Amino acid sequence: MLGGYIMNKKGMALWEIVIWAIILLVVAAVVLFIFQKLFGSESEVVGDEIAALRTDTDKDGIIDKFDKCKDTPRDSDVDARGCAPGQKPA
Ligand SMILES: [Ca+2]
Repeated sequence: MLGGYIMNKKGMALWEIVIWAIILLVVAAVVLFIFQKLFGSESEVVGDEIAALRTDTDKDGIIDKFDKCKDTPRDSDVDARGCAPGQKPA
């Protein structure tokens, strides 16, 4: 009577397999979304911190986080604060 359906060996119709596959994909997407909401923001914060630790805007070798003189002229000798001679720490 259901002559139009293609059945596999376990007797599931093709449309049932497709529906279950869609349900599984939706559940997987929801689980991934929840995990990203729970843990994604933390990894973004850590990523931002790592990026901040690498940033040296004036290229004087002192990262911005510790650089007290952020606009040191290029190729200047700098002290541990990132300031060239005569430059006032901000
Ligand atoms: Ca500097």
